[in-house]
Amino acid sequence: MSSHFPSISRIAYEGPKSKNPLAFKHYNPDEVVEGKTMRDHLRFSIVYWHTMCGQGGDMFGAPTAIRPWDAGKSGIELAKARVPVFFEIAEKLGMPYYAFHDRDVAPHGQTLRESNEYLDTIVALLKEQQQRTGIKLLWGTAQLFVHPRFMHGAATSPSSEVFAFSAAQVKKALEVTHELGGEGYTFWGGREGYMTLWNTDMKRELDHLAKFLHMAVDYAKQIGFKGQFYIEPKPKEPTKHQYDSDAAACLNFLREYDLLPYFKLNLETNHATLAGHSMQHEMEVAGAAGALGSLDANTGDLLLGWDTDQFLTDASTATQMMLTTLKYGGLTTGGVNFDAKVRRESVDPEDLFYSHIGGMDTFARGLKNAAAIRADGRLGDFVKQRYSTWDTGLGASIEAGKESFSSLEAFALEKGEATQVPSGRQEFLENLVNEFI
Ligand SMILES: [Mn+2]
Repeated sequence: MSSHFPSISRIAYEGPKSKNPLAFKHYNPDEVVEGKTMRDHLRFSIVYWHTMCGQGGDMFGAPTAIRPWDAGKSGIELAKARVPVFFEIAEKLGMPYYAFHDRDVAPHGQTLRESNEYLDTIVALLKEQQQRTGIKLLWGTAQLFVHPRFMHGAATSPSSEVFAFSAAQVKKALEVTHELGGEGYTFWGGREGYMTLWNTDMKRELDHLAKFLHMAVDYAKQIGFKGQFYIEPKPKEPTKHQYDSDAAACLNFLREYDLLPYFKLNLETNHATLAGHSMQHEMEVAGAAGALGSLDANTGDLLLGWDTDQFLTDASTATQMMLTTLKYGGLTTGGVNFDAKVRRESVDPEDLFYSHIGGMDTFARGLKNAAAIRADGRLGDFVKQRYSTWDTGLGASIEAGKESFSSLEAFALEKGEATQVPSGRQEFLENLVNEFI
């Protein structure tokens, strides 16, 4: 194993009373919750792009955190140097999974052929590290937004040649994801949207996006890749309007173009915020459609209007997320993927540990809280009771499709007035939930 962190050993569970900043207080991987270990419920995943490629640069300032393993290196040599460090961090954190973009693990070449060669070089190293550590690939993806050719979009570019280059890149990314045993493949439409409708044929762009995704589904079948496909909603940034703007928009698009059987959603907390939704809302929308796939676990800053990708440390949000996850049967192919980066001011390599430990502990607390709320039963019973007029008599008959406007009019005329609907008890329920946070 590489040893860039000689003073940090494997992070252990020490329990809630521990004052050790390099220990888990809540994440106890072998602890069983609702019949399954925390490890198997949470399926934690560490991302390559923020962890290895984030250097703290922003629109206003230069990088603040040039890592010691990066110093003096560039191109493929830099890419090679990062692989063992990434796996040292992942292994010490006890991460069962990781995720990457093609152009984050390996650099852009001068040509597509050279880019593919760079990627093959790094994939061989990733494979060795996966075999050494047992860490698995949660999902792979292609980065179709940094290179200038993607300025107008990739699959939705007005240029058919850019569409072709995008297809070639996704083809290769699918191949390497398959080679690495990836359990999924994610599409985040980095620049799939528009800056102005004056230059945009929206219908044609959406048709092209659907055609692109169908080609991906067909190619996966051709090479025998059985992983789950995901679409990741985000409403804006970098474009004014991203076509995959929220869970509902994604589901509508997938249904319209007969793609729903092949895709689930990879939902991100910060993207939900940008869409004006809570993460719980986005997860309920996806769960109700049978499309709750994977979670990009982060948070925004509610006082900032952009995608800050911070580590989630709010146990209340994590509890909501885990309640909805358990409600829909848990994560199967997906995971709790830390699409999150340390702040620009957190310049020490050790901050990569504190951040992930905090995120993992927060989701572990969320999971335990959610299981306790479910075991307590009062919240679930309240919601069930609230809909009890649908369980028998008139309601059951409507749900069974036995009633019509005419029969319901006859009921209402006879009844005179509907029975008083009971209190929604919002504050009572908020207090109840707070008992567990
Ligand atoms: Mn984000």
